[in-house]
Amino acid sequence: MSLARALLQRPSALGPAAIRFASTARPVSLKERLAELIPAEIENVKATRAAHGKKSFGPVIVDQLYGGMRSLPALIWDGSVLDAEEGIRFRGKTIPDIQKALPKAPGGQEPLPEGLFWLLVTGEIPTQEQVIQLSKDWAARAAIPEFVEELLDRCPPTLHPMSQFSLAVTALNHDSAFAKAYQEGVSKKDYWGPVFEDSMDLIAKLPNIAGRIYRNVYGGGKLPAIDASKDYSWNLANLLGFGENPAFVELLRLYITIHSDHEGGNVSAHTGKLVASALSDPFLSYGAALNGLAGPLHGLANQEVLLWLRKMQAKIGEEPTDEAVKEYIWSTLKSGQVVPGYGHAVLRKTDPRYTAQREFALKHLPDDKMFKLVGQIYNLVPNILLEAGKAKNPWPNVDAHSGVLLTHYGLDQMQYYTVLFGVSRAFGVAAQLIWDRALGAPLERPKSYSTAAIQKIFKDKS
Ligand code: CMX
Repeated sequence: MSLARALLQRPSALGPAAIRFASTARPVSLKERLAELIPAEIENVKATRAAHGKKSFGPVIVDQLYGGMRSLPALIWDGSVLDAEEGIRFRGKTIPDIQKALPKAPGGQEPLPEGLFWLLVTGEIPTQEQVIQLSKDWAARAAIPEFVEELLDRCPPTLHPMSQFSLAVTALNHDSAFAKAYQEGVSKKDYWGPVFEDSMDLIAKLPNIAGRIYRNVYGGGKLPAIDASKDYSWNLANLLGFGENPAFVELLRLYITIHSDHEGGNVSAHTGKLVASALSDPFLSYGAALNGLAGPLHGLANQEVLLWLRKMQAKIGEEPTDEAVKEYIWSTLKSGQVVPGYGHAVLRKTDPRYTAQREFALKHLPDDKMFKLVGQIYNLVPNILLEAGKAKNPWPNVDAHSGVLLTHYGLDQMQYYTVLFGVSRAFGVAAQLIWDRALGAPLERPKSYSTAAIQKIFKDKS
């Protein structure tokens, strides 16, 4: 049984943390709660393996080896599970569920990503006080070393923001608590403690890195200081120069929440887990994950969508007819390119992350011209992809929408968009890395085959 399911089956998932808060002055911290949960989960995994460890998931076919391992059951990932028809559930909860259940900022309507991280790590909905405590903890950890600031300041503005992001995150390994503890001979059963500290530091430092890259590349003056009385998303927005825009701050809260985790098999999540399985610390692991996120078939697609939309507008106007848009979509396909923001390796329906962003747009920017164009494209692309006959999923994914929202508020530097995705995805990857070390996950080492070996194996059997 997964941790999520075990927790969902408890009479009161909120019990211990909430009760402790009622009886003491300070809420139970995330690390304290985690320490309480780990022993039971170790037993839970042991029991699961004892009961089911030798059971088969069914055959593996050769096409899966050549076909990017689609659908191959290969990983344990507890934070979220992706259903092809329904979309993502974070610890059993859909996006509308978490929009309702997670704590909000005063006057805000969108969930605070702090709450989502708590949920990903523990399977529980935190109290408002626990979320505030997390905001404060991250604010206290937010400063980045001077040499990392200098490293970023020396990058040419022509270096893609994702490359800058990845190198800065990798360099944080200089102060890794886990790397230090490992050198000092920490016992395997205690790995999770320093990995937790590194993961918290990683998440906490991302706004300062992202903000510095943004200001270095696009101008905008000196970075403001982190305000410990504000939440994570407000601080990130402020570092980007949008702290005074409450709607943008709300957008970031939603954005970071919904981009955080998409089960374990996607390129960024899996890369993070794989690299960490060699006991590389969370900074090295997440730096690697970011390099995967920077690919156009994955996280860079949000940049590609905007580029594509802009090119379309330049060619056929800001408010084109359906006929002109159809022709443009076909010309993209006929020139051998993908329609960015559409299709998915797992999903077979409209991505609920797309829907959540569309609902935000309907509430905050219903008359935005580019939003209307995105809606128009949504009515046209799926039929064209179906007619073209290749894509297994003709529906939009998360990246089809995000850039339009950011552009509306003035963040129109599309090469920067994947950095925001990268800030968010750290939440999901970090949560899993903590659990991987708590549960003693081993080095990943799947088996590879050569084409000659495949031919030899099946020659005798055909
Ligand atoms: N436009 C054109 N062709 C597409 C397509 C799209 N949006 N989506 C899939 N196809 C094509 C594939 O390129 C593939 O063609 P070949 O047989 O010539 O190789 C064929 O349809 C079958 O692909 P699939 O099984 O449906 O999709 P995959 O699992 O191989 O790939 C994905 C998934 C996301 C890479 C693909 O749909 C795509 O390239 N989409 C556009 C890029 C994009 O939006 N990526 C972001 C995904 C979300 C994220 O990770 O952030």
